[in-house]
Amino acid sequence: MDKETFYISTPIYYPSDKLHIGHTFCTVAADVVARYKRMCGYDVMFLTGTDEHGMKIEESAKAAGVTPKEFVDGIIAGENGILDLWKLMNISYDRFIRTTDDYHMESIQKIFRTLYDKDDIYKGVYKGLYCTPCESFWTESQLVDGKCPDCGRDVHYAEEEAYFFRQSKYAEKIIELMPEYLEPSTRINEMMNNFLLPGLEDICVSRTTFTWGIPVDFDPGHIVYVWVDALSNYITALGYGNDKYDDFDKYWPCDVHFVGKEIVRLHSILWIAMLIALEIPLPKKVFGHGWLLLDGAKMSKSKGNIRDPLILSELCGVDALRYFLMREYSFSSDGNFTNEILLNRINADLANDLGNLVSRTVAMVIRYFDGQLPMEQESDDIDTELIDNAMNLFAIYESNMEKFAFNTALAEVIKLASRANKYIDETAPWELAKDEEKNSRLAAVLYNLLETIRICTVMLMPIMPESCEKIFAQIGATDMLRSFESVTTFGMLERNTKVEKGDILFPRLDVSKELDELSGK
Ligand code: ME8
Repeated sequence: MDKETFYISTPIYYPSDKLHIGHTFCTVAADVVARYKRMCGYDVMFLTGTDEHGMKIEESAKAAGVTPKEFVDGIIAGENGILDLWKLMNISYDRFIRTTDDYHMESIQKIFRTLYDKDDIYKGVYKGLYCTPCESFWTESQLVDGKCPDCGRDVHYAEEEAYFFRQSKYAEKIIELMPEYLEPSTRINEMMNNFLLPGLEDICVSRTTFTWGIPVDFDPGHIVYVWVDALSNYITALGYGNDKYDDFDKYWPCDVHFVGKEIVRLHSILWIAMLIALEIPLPKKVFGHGWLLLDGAKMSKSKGNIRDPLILSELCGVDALRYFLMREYSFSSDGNFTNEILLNRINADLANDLGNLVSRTVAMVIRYFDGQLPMEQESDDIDTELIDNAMNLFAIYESNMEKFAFNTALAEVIKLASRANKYIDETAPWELAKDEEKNSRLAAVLYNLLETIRICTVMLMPIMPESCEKIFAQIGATDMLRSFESVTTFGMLERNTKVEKGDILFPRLDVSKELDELSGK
């Protein structure tokens, strides 16, 4: 039987400059879900990519003295570019789409024409306040002190021929369906109150004021609005409207689009209206996540307040950075980033709780049993609580992972590691080791610790794939013992497992020294 499919996407990123830790937050979350779902047995399609058209890219290229395509190629595929970043962060995407790819552009022209033929797109006149240097239309409410919000210069009334999409026609349907696909529910209220209930307007979907975009093939001079181009990536990447791929029927409808909260409107209204108009089933879920903030403001390049994932991963390691992003922040809400929070979290959870547990346990098996436990092991009532907690962990973890409550899922895993550290203090293996008659009891204690480590590690695999491999190697867990099926039973690890000493997994970070070195970066 074919495996059930699971399709997850991130937004496609603007290659306007280097990506920061805020972009990494969403992409790591999607990667964690993709890895988790693969472990659950799904045939996963994990899509990410880049959104390469638009006036800003055209301008940046001009300023850099290169063509727009050369400009985006450098940021995407150049040294330390977006592809390098996702490789560094171990992002296991299945497909990477660039909106400058020929097959995508061909599909967009077909989509635009189909909507035009169905009268969902019509030609009209765009009227508004125009800023000539910025070549942009603004509405009254967008102006700042009556001037252009981008450059602060005067605007004047202007009219321009343009194509419009009949978004308004689908307002009622969207109001009816939104509660089924949009999460978290607070985002539904925002969309209803701010956009849908006051009345949805048709939206201008072509531009003539710049040229870096996909031409409307039946009306040269017009290019397709960048959001129509960008949103459609989720279906063109599967082969909708092109022959490059052939898995639209297999993976669509998408199981979840992860998007930042400022682009929820475009994904939960414009995209949905386009799909209804094209008679394509709707995505099962659009999940609007929160932002990483720096000093209370959204981290963003234009404000100059960003943190570089490259620098942070050099400091603490890729897996620790991935863990931090998923553990520290609730995916649905905003959260403040500071270097101090990062360092303290890694020290507390990874160096102290998990890392310590692994190194102490492995060291004791080596010291007391030459690295291999004896088969004879004697249990005790005191073991019950640890064993029950370990066996019950997966159900709690799974229910949180399914809700994208990564932070809660991870808090529970680390809680078990911390419980195991307490079990070491309660059972005092160093005391048992003094008396040869207590050897079988000592072996049972160490076995329970190794098995608890294994269970925690299986659940950490989607988050820290490389470190988990190292832990498995240290505790002698074979491939079969690295699956979710193997964590609801306690006692799967061979009783006489052999351990191997490994490097320190998560070295303790010297907070004040690192803070000094990081200051200003
Ligand atoms: O919006 N914290 O691209 P983009 C969390 N091309 N997430 C953040 C963030 C932060 N500080 N800063 C940015 C676009 N992001 C479009 C998408 S999809 C069809 C087209 C997130 O590069 C942001 O919320 O500006 C968004 O979801 C994503 O990065 C891409 O942002």
